[in-house]
Amino acid sequence: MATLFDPVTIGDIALNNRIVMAPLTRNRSPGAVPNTLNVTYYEQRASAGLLITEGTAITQQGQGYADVPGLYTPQALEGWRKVTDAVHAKGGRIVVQIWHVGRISHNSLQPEGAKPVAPSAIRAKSKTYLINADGTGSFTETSEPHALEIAEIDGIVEDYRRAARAAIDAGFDGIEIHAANGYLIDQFLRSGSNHRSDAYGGTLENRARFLFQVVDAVTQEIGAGRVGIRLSPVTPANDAYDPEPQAVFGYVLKNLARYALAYIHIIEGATGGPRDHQQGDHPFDYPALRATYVAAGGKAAWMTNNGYDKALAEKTLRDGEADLVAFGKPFIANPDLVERLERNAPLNAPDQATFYGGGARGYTDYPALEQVA
Ligand code: 8OZ
Repeated sequence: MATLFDPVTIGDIALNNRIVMAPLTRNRSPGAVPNTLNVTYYEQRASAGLLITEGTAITQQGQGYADVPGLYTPQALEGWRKVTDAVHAKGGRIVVQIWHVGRISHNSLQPEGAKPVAPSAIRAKSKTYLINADGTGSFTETSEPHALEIAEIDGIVEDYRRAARAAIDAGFDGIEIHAANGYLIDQFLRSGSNHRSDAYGGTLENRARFLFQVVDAVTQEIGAGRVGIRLSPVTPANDAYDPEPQAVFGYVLKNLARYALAYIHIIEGATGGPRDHQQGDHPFDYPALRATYVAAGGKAAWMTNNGYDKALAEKTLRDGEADLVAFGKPFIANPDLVERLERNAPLNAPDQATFYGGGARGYTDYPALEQVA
């Protein structure tokens, strides 16, 4: 029976343990370029079986928040190379979460102040994070998006492909496609944000078309064994809504089984909130979702996330409901989370006020156990 501390190989990536650091937006890469502070942060957490970076924009158009990193300039790739080298020197593994925010953006972040892009011209009831001229941060309403023309969509798929190649060139062990939390791919999937009547709207097949174009492109480019995907079937994050999530995500998982992916990453419930959050008439059936995937021949590792502690994570592995568990906030506050869980040591509490933006405080200054002792 596997424990959290046992190694596992997922696709082409060999992990030292089954404890994953979830992707966490921290807004500490001005100019979209990873810097030495970011290197220290990831290096401190390299004992995780797998580090998933914060959401990393594939293009400036894919940017939705101040000071999040990108993968689209030579400077950013040089910055990421220092991160991947540092993590590998500590024996860790790291994938980059590739991200296009779609409508969750603001004109001021877009190339030439353009409108953000989306499946339909429907503004999200959601906020984005900007940094003011005086350096203080503020949450601001998202801007009204422009509905993508069919002719624009292939170019964005190519942006994902190029980002996947750039990630491997920068030394990452793989990529995670961010298809969760109400961003561009999720906007296509759900009927709340997709009102199209062309080949990208209406039926499940059409709403999932963009997702599968992206999966095709990145798996062709770097090999499916270096690709994971993150989904959040019922999250209300960023105004994501669909009344029939079981049907939508059942369709997605059934078709993802065609690819020999490294992992499937499922956020259970409301991202960062209640695990039992529901959309539509029924509680979401996660075991049924996995059963659909397995019945279709899917073999990727199954990663779960949201509000786990050690006891729930161990039970989930024991019951065979997951192969890996991703922890978010506990990794913000505990660089040595793996060691603390193994020794049943107390955890540092995260400081919400320093999650987004700022410097070393609340980022690289959480003590490890031996610093406490
Ligand atoms: C929190 C703040 C900003 C962005 C996500 C990338 O929800 C995010 C995010 C989270 O996936």
